[in-house]
Amino acid sequence: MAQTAPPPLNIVFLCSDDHTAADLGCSGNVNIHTPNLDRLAARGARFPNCFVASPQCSPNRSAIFTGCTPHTTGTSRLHTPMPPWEKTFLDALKERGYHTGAYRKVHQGDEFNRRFDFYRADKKAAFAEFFDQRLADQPFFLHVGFTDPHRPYVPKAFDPPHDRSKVRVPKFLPDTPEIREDLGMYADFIARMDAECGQLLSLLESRGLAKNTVVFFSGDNGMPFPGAKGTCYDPGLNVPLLVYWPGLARGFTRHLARPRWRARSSQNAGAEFPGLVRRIELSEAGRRFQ
Ligand SMILES: [Ca+2]
Repeated sequence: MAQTAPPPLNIVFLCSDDHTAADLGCSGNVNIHTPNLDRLAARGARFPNCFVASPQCSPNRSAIFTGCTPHTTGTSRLHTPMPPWEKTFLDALKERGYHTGAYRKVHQGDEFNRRFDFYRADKKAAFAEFFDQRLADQPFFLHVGFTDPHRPYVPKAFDPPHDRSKVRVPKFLPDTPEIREDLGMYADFIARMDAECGQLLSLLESRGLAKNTVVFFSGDNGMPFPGAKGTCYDPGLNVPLLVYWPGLARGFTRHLARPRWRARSSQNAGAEFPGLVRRIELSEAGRRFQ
């Protein structure tokens, strides 16, 4: 008897803004409060060697969407919009019947925002709205572009604020009270974003979607400090990457290179999507997901 094909996996892509890989609790920076992302990593995998195509926002984001280097698509200058003729993984998803949505910062221009079936720029727009609008049986892709921990920083972004005496001061920065205050606010903004990630992940759970949804969390470039964002030193290029893939146990083999993502699992057999990441190979107990 023929087996019924499992439904396609839904995909959620969470993107932080100006965030170096080391600055998550699950990356070893235990003084940053990121319980929701730490939990995601514990249930999935953390890829410590995720390096972006550019240490700036819009060029790297264009690489995520197209699978091409920014120079290839003419988007290497900051704030350059995505050329209207460039195909992205959104096209591949739509061809497969996906409902596509985005919240907040996409940074590829207004025309590009209209390529999504659903787009909300307003930071106060509820995440539930996207799920309310989709057809119940339609697979979805949802992009959430947080603007944390991008500057400008303001005090009291997170309660309780991080203890400035305990923040991690990278070796390339001087350890002064002013730098510690600045790093403390960076950590506060990361914690605020983590709380919003928790809201979205709870929504997936409460609507029964988590069991069929792949969740990516990554960043667009490194921390906004001298020697990091805007430079090709590691703190400017090495961003977080966490992946939760339902059905795969924690601790599966990690192998990653950007910028082309090929999803070949039992639920996405043969599907190839340009962009997002170059290649993910996940293997578990002799099974191979590529
Ligand atoms: Ca950025």
